[in-house]
Amino acid sequence: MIDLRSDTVTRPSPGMRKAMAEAEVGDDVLGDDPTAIKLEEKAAELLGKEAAVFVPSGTMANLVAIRAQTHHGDEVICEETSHIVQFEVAAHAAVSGVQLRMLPADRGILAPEQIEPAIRGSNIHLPVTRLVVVENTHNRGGGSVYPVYVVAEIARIAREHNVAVHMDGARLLNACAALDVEPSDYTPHLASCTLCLSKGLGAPIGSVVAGDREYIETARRYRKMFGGGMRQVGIIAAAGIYALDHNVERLADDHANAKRLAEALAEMPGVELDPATVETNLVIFEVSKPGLTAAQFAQAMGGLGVAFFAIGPQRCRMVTHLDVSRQDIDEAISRLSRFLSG
Ligand code: TLP
Repeated sequence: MIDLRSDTVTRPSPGMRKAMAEAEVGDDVLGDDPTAIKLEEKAAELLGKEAAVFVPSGTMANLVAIRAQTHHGDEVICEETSHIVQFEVAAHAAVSGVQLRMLPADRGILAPEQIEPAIRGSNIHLPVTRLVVVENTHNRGGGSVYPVYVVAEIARIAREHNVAVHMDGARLLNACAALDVEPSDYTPHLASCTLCLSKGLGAPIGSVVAGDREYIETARRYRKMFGGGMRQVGIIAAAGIYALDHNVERLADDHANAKRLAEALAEMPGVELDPATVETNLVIFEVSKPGLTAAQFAQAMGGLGVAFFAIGPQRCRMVTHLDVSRQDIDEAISRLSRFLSG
């Protein structure tokens, strides 16, 4: 099976498992797990922030990050197809009590001009606008990338109104690889930033939230409140350290594989896709073969050993990652082509 459902499906490599087995551990809730501390310091440095906190998932990362800088009844500006809106079980409404102000945007990337009109005034009837959330890369936008200057400009406008910016950076390092920039080119503009270790970086579990020291202490309390305080967590933090040491440079291979896949798909009958829209490791396209829905296509291809998700009536998503090689991509291309030409 060539598994293109998500970059979350990767299995820890032998080297990563060895690092996990040999990890020095302590009790992280008591603050003395040396491997967790090392990962948090490493992540803070990578993200150009004072501190970071390790959490079990990208969903908890966003939850802790947003809860730690909002009050119930605040408003949070975001893009309407963003992960926090679509795939986090309404956590931000249910747990943080915030109202999401959802803006439409081309391929998920908010434009600076959209921000000021969306920020509320001081009228007694209105919620307080507290935060803008940008998702980089943007999942439903097809792995689209925020240019650094766009984030800087969004943050400048937001700051003028006392509004902070949070980045859902689940795939931030994919964005950095695509643009050849550093996370620290983005992060001076951000109050908080997440990064997932269990997506393209290949760790089995874990994400981080980074910000200034005081904010991260607040985030740490919320992590505990949400049941995310873990004990001998060094075993999984070691996988995160291994991922950052070994699996960042190679993200460019995933992007090249996604591009190769996109260019081949674009040539196939019954597929609508502009390969120029594929900037990172996500390939989103429409199926236009008469009588074939995305769900039917995904199911049929699953039977032929190529797994991916239907994400709309005619829309499919394929994701490249470190457990699919260039040969796997070529094999997937030939199976897809055989099916669609048949
Ligand atoms: N995305 C997953 C699914 O939940 C859709 C995927 O397969 O792409 N932010 C972004 C931008 C994400 O894409 C995801 C996961 C998360 C946050 C949440 O991370 P987890 O799954 O670790 O809670």
